[in-house]
Amino acid sequence: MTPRFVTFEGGEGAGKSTLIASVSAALTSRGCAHVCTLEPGGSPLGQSLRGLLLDRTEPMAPVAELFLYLADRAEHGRTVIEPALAAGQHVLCDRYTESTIAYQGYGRQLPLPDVVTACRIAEPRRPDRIVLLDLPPELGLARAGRRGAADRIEREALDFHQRLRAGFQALAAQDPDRFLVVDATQSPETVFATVWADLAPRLGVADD
Ligand code: Z5A
Repeated sequence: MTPRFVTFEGGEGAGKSTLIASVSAALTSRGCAHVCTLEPGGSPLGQSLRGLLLDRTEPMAPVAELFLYLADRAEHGRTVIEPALAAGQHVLCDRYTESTIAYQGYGRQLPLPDVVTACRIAEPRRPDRIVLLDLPPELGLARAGRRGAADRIEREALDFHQRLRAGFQALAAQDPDRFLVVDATQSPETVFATVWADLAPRLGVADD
């Protein structure tokens, strides 16, 4: 079995955590070794960076924010993603480079070619598969809002969230072989069934 690196992307409340938990449970029940991780915050250094990025209330320079996400990714690659793949485990990662391009590039409107270049320096590798959960931002924000207090990014204006949805869609259109785009307005069960049918053969397990 070749270990695969799969990332899950989408706007706020798209259902990534819910979906990853279901994929992980399906892999575990088939005895398939894997690691679930996330950005920002998948490494010890990343935990500190996550606090800096999400818990503060005052604004941050967009370039400072960009480089904190990239620092998180570089360390996450070194300490979690690459060791897991080297040990023969699949890696399921909640957010990765495409979030940086969507949020800091399309959302914050930093120059896109520069953001992409910086991302290529920071990322340890490209994902084998990118699952994009696509839904209108109003719906995702309403789902996320039901969880309680909004963090710094969730409080951004709706046009920010609309730009980043368009950004994710543009990235998927540019790389259709790597992306699986899923309508995330569907039920969790339908979303899981669609994604599992795609991932199971790629991860070397039976789709049953
Ligand atoms: N960020 C960035 O700007 N740049 C970067 O490079 C990176 C990240 C890597 C991380 O936040 C923040 O960092 C994020 C982008 C930014 N922006 N914000 N804020 P986070 O890690 O705290 O959270 P998140 O990644 O945004 O995920 P989330 O908002 O927690 O949502 P989710 O994981 O996609 O959804 P969920 O927790 O599975 O579901 C949300 C709710 O909806 C929950 O009550 C579920 O029960 C429900 N749900 C899930 N699926 C469904 C379906 N299908 N139907 C109905 N209800 C559902």
